[in-house]
Amino acid sequence: MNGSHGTADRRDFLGGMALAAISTSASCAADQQSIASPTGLIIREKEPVNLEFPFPSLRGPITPNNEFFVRTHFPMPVIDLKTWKLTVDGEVEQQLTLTYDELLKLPSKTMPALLECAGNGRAQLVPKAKGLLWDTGAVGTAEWTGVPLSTVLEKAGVKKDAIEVILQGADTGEITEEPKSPGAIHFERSLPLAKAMKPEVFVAYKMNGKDLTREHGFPVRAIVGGWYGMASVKWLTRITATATPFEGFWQSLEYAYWRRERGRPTLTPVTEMQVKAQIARPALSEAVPMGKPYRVFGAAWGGETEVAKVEISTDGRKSWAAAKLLGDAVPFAWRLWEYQWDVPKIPGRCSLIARATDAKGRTQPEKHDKERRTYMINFMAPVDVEVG
Ligand SMILES: Nc1nc2c(c(=O)[nH]1)N[C@H]1C(S)=C(S)[C@@H](COP(=O)(O)O)O[C@H]1N2
Ligand SMILES: [Mo]
Repeated sequence: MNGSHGTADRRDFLGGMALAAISTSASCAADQQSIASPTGLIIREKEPVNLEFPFPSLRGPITPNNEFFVRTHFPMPVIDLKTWKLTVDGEVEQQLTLTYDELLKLPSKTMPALLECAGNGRAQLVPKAKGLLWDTGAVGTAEWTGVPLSTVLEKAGVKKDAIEVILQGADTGEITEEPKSPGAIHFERSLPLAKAMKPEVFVAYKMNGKDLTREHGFPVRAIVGGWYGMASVKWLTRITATATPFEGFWQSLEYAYWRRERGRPTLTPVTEMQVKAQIARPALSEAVPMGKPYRVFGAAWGGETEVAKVEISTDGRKSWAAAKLLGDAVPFAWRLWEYQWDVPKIPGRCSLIARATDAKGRTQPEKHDKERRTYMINFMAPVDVEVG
């Protein structure tokens, strides 16, 4: 599928989803529910399921569960809560296995966190990129509830020589196109131990107050605040502390970029999110009435650093004006913003650009750096509209 969201496709898909929902609705609350009605989502791929949030429909700081984008690489695993276990092993004093009930008894916390796929914005790359062509909606913010990963690691007792923690999902498959995977593999990623121990990293079982849906990793997923989405491993089953750097497929070949060390490019795992602002409204090619004020509206986010300012240009980057940041800054979530645009009295095409700067003074580049391959796309992308 190449990203159409024609009605026929959507109807088909909804039919399938409705059936799935009915067949599981008779079970207990903590059973695999599919997204109740994914009406608002654009189908990027049906199998494995990849759904995009139509970013122009952004409303508030929290993305409802049925509007949250879905990114999967393999068929969704079918997990039975009765047999599901979370194993903690490797460089630990004592190997642990936690059942779902045992995990839920550990002290929990709830916090909002934004997830953005590292390939969000890929459709805007020229020349046309390979891979799923996400427009601007592979991003969302939800309120997650779970147990800090540090609590689980401390329970097992991480040994002194451990340097990384590998998070493994239950999903498996084989990638047969280049870069090929070495046979069937799991989806798995590692975190440096220092990041794994941070309070924004946890083992989550609720999303906006509800049990995770199948698409979002039921029964349990990782949430890694500040990092691109690929770090937040879904269908989590194993946590392994390791004394050697992990070189799994999903960080050495995919979700890796060229970083130069003394001039020599080295494939390096994608980690922290780049600072970025996105315009939700007006939408691309929207007809904007001339000579009237228009409320430009959008969201901005950084990785581990908060957004300090958002600026708007309506004249192709010649001049910039400050947008108003709305609400309070929430670490690891996005910040909504607005800008009152005095739309020109002359009809024609206008190019709107938003630019965010974080508290460390980092801002967005003018062009996509090819050494980032098709990841970490935060160049200043214009939104062209028709004033008339
Ligand atoms: N087990 C597993 N975890 C995964 C993935 C996956 O394919 N399998 N995709 C990752 C990627 S690339 C992203 S962007 C996020 C998306 O999370 P979401 O589908 O809940 O939005 O999940 C991550 N966790
Ligand atoms: Mo992703």
